[in-house]
Amino acid sequence: MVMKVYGSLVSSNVVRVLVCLEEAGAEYELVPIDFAAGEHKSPAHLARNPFGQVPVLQDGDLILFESRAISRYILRKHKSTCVDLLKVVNLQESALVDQWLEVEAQKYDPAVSPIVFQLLVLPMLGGVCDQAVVDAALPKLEKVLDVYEARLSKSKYLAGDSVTLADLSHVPLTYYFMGTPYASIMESYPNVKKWWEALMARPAMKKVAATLSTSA
Ligand code: GS8
Repeated sequence: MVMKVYGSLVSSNVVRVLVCLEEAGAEYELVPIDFAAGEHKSPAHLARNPFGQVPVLQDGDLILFESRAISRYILRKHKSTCVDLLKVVNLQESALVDQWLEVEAQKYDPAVSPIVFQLLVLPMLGGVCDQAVVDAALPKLEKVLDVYEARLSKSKYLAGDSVTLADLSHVPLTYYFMGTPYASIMESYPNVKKWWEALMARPAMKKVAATLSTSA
């Protein structure tokens, strides 16, 4: 039975999971959840995720929520092709993957997501962008990018010289951010820009990006 991902492509957290499935070369089915109809809060979906959120992964009798936990599961399940993406064979290297994954979740995501939400998601839902929220988030994002720029001047990827889940986890929100008028701030971060271009050149990323552009 193929794995099912419940959610919609407008959710960056769903896209994080799709990126991992594509990297793993896994077969999957995307099962749409209609937010406008409140399907994410329906009894059927609350049985999958009591928080009423997407994504949810179903693999046989396993039902899993939280995109980063799902991502780790997919890469561990496909360890023959994905072992390097978690660097599981080396204790110190895998600790660095965990560290940068935490940075993505705790520092990068909170800085960039208000910008993406205000400029792209809200208008799509018929709302109006609150520029004050964007203006408050930008310096926070720049502070995080200062750290990334320094790190990426020493190694090609965040956890070392090969790509890992820590890098891939940045793809969804960065992809959406690059579609905002503030994408040009990346010009001030040449190493971050090079890192982003290397990520986007990956076949799995091209495939996900093509799906996102046709669904927009
Ligand atoms: C966040 C999921 C989430 O916020 C994860 O999976 O990483 N930490 C979780 N999902 C949003 C869609 S935006 O990606 C969601 O389902 N929102 C509906 C709601 O909160 O009611």
